[in-house]
Amino acid sequence: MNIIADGGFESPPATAGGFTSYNGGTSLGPWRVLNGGVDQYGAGFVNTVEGSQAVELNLLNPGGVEQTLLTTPGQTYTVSYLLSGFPGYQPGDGGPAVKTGEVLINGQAADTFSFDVTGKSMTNMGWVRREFTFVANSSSTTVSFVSTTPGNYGPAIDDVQVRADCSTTPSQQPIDPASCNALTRTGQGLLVPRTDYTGLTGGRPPAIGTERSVDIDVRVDGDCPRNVTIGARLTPVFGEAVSPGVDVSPVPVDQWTAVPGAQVSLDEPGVYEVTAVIRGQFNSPAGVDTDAWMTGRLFNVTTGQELPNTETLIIYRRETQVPAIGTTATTFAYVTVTSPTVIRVEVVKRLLRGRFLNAYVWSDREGRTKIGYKKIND
Ligand SMILES: [Ca+2]
Ligand SMILES: [Ca+2]
Repeated sequence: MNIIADGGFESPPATAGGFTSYNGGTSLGPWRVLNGGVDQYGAGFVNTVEGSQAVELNLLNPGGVEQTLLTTPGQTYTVSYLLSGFPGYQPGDGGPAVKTGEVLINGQAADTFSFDVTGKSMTNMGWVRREFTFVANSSSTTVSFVSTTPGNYGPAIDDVQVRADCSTTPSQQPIDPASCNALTRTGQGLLVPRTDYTGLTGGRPPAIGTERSVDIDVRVDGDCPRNVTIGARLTPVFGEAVSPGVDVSPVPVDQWTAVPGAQVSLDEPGVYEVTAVIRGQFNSPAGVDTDAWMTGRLFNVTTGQELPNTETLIIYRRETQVPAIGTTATTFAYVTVTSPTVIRVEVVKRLLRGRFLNAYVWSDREGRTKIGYKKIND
């Protein structure tokens, strides 16, 4: 933020096409006029590059302008201004070719300037920008532009700006040299800590979506200093599906059949743990020697293949006494998914001898048949 008031000398209006003179000890807008006084150029008198007015630091003798600013001790400020000089109405009648002067900070010379008007004219002033920095040592700083050129044709200035320099740390505040301090002073400036996110799909944060298995939480507290807290939260993708049960009596022996409702879709790439609980029951005629069983498995509907090693024996019966029996079995698998994949529960009836009266996959309050999944890795 520019803390100088009217650094362009645009107010009050000076005589258009000419100039208005101010003696030392008077005020020119927010500026105090020093020493021999100044001439404020009006619109159209000389060519300007900021607004239409500027100031020459000589009225008839060397003068100047100054302004007092509120400053922060230890803070570095940059002073920037446009410099030219009155070249004369005709070539060669402008007094000394080299116009000189100084910028004072609280009375101490902080910048010495000179401008050669040779080849310049009132319509070609050749404004150049100059800059210097200073470190404030009190809460009040006076910035003075004074001419050191004799006579009535002196240096001219315009567009004065004073800004706190946020790109550098105030030099009176040393950097903590502790090794844990990642802020480092380098030849190019301060090296500031930076965090790069890698290994994430979907671009850099905040593109991380809710479908990810790990959420990155970022909390920002304060503005200066700004504290950024980053944490990770494990939120696995998960789900389940419960079957209402099914009568598999009509299904031929040795034919696998899907259990309705016991099916899930693994939509996001990654590794999943898939678990199924299958409750079965079948009845055989009393007194008939029966050797029969029911087996379940997990089946990949998308690829049309059984998930290897997921067969689980639900019921095995080899006797004549018990007419009906029901038990529950579980199975699980780790499934690597690269594109959306549907997994379901299937069962099969086997029969060596005897016969089934009927057979069911059950799901009631005494035991559900269901399938669940939980993502465990990307
Ligand atoms: Ca101006
Ligand atoms: Ca003058």
